[in-house]
Amino acid sequence: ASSSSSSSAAFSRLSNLRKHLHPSHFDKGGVGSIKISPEVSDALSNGRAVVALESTIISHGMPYPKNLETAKEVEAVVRDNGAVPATVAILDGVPCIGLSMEELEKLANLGHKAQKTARRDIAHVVATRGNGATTVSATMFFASRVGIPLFVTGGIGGVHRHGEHTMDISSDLTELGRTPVAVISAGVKSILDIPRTLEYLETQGVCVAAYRTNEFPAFFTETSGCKVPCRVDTPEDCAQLIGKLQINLSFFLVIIYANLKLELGGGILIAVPIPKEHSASGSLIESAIQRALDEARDKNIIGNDATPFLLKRVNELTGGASLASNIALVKNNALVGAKVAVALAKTRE
Ligand code: PSU
Ligand code: MN
Repeated sequence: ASSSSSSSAAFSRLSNLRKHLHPSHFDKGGVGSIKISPEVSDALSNGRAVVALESTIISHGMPYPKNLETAKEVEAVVRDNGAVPATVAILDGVPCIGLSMEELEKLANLGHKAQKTARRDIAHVVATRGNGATTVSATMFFASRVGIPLFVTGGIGGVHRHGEHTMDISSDLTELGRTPVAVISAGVKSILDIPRTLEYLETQGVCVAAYRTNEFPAFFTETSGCKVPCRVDTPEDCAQLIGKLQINLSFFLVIIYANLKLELGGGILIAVPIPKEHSASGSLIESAIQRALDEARDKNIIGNDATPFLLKRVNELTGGASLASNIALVKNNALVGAKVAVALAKTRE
């Protein structure tokens, strides 16, 4: 009873607020409505596997036209493995879950003209009818909002180097602490402070699990020198626990299940190391990262411009080598993610 009375109080406050606003703002499809594509909507209502995908990686993470090509290929990998891709973006102020080809193309063409949209930016982009490319934090928010438990990306944001002074800590980490979505990534790039990123994830109470490795992966390379808190080793007994599910993914499912069942409330970070054959030369990339970091410091590039600048410069400085690795690992994550999503959907059958 107390929850219904508090929600009716909230509702009446909202109604009062609405009286002061122009009614057209609250027309169906107006400010604050979310558009779900027919394919995603159908999958969600039939309990089929859905994988959420972010869009900052398209607009700010890769150059045109590789960004568009990759976005299409990643969606194809998800589909080929039995799940429905739901790329998330805000178009003309409307949060969209699942994009058409034309919408993907629009976003890829906009590139940096799209607004990089983290959680804090969502209301502003919606209110100004802007075009927003969602980061990990905003994509997690929307995935959870419409009931998608799994999200695939390349790399997440983290604690920036010297973050102990700048306090530049990606809202991806706090989102993982508050939103129950499992995020599959290849770890974090060494443009960031990886040990502090793991410390902060611990502070946020986020379960960090890595796939078949003792070390948290560093995006372009399999190793970071940091031990992963939870190694996932595909134990057969876990497969038995949940019957018909694929053995090598079963432990993830048990973790995701335990997290949801206990209502821990936060997310899970599943780190899948880049496949060996695609892992770029560590020292080549490391020197490009060092140079990009120096340039960012000299140009005083800070705040939410830092990550896109560093990604762009590392891509340029490695002459496309880092981009090729980046594309390969995102597709590998999509493969793992689609399989986990399909297995998750089976638990609901
Ligand atoms: N790391 C990458 N590629 C990316 C990003 C991070 O290797 O595209 C993007 C993601 O959208 C991530 C965001 O959520 O950058 C983090 O930005 P910031 O550090 O400003 O929180
Ligand atoms: Mn930041």
